[in-house]
Amino acid sequence: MANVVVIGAQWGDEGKGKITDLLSRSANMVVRYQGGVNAGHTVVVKDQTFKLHLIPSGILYPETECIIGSGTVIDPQVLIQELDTLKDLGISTENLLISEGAHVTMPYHRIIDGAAEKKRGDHKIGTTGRGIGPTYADKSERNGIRILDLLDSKGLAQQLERAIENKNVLLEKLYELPPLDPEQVIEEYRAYAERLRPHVVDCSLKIYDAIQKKRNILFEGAQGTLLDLDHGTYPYVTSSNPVAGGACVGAGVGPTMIDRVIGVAKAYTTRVGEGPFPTELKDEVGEILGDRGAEFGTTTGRQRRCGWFDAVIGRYAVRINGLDCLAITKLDVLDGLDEIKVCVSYDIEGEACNDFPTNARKFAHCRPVYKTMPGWKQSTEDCRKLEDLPAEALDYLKLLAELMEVPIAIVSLGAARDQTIIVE
Ligand code: 2SA
Ligand code: MG
Repeated sequence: MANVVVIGAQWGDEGKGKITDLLSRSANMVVRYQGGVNAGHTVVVKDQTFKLHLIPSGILYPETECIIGSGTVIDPQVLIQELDTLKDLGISTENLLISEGAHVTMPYHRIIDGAAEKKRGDHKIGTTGRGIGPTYADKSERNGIRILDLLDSKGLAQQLERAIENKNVLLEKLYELPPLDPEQVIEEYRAYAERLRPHVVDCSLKIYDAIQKKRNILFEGAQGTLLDLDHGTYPYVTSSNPVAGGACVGAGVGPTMIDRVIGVAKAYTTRVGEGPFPTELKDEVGEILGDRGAEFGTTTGRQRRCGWFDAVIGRYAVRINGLDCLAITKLDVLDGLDEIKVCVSYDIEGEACNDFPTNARKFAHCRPVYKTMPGWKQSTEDCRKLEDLPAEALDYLKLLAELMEVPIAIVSLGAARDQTIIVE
């Protein structure tokens, strides 16, 4: 397996959780490299369903080391809740390591996220409201509080007093909200620090050691390519780098250490939050996809917007991430449709466009040009080999691989671990 990066090739929620779970079986170490508690995946353990936001699902394998890297932002309250849930289920969290360099989400980040969205009015981004943007903004501003700062009790008090004094001006003057009490926040976060302390290490060193020992490492991206701060549909993006390159920066490893990059894409497209979405279906078919695919956000419960597969975006994801292959998920959701469309290119006010336009204004005017494929009228849920699939489903997959010029290595046909075809 070697060192593999798994990324979302669309707008997040591609089913990366299931694919990383599959690959985690052969991994010695799983690393989260960006994002925070805006991410979410559902995990089923001993018939109990629960949601993880920060801890890699690799934690379910007792031998696997799980790392929350420097490029992430950590809301300790949520992380501790996750630790408690796992503990209650009898799952050891001893193998969870947290990077000293990760930044900490503070109460003012969460409050400002919500207040800023309100102020944006019609131009809102549709954030998850988890304080992600404001935490990364403070990191870039060099006002951030890192995990290592959290562990220095005296220093933390000084840093927080200063930070809260400044944020209170914002809260009161700009957002007309009540100020925060620094003492209360300091006390709360000191308690979090003690809980997290045993897990905190220099993670990039741990990763480097593992690489030297030829261990298999899985770098797990959160969100997706089109939500990347630099390469996504800005400003309708998250504040981190979900693309494969983000793994190097966020985990602290050099590009020569990465052996393989796998992109995960749904057999159709979804997006949660605002921003242009050329293949969006606001009709009955969109509703069918949403219902069958249970398209609701894991973190916020928001309904996801649904549409046809967009191969222009797919090709862009192949290029930006240097994808070696694709995992196509939720193919079964398309079962029973009369016809299935795939966006092969765009039309921008009469002009043909084969490449994803990074200019957001241009992207908002893209009309999809579709190729229509016949649907298949049978269930694919129980297919375990490519040969088991109906001919139309095989043709559909072939078309996607052709349009994106990368092979499809995994096809997923449901949430269960065994509802998977591994393409030999
Ligand atoms: P933020 O909160 O600042 O990162 O929001 C900025 C944009 O990024 C989108 N975003 C996401 N899109 C899909 N899935 C995400 N994770 C959760 C999930 C989302 C949820 O697993 O379903 O539960 O709502 C995620 N996280 C961020 C967000 O919608 C904004 O468009
Ligand atoms: Mg998700």
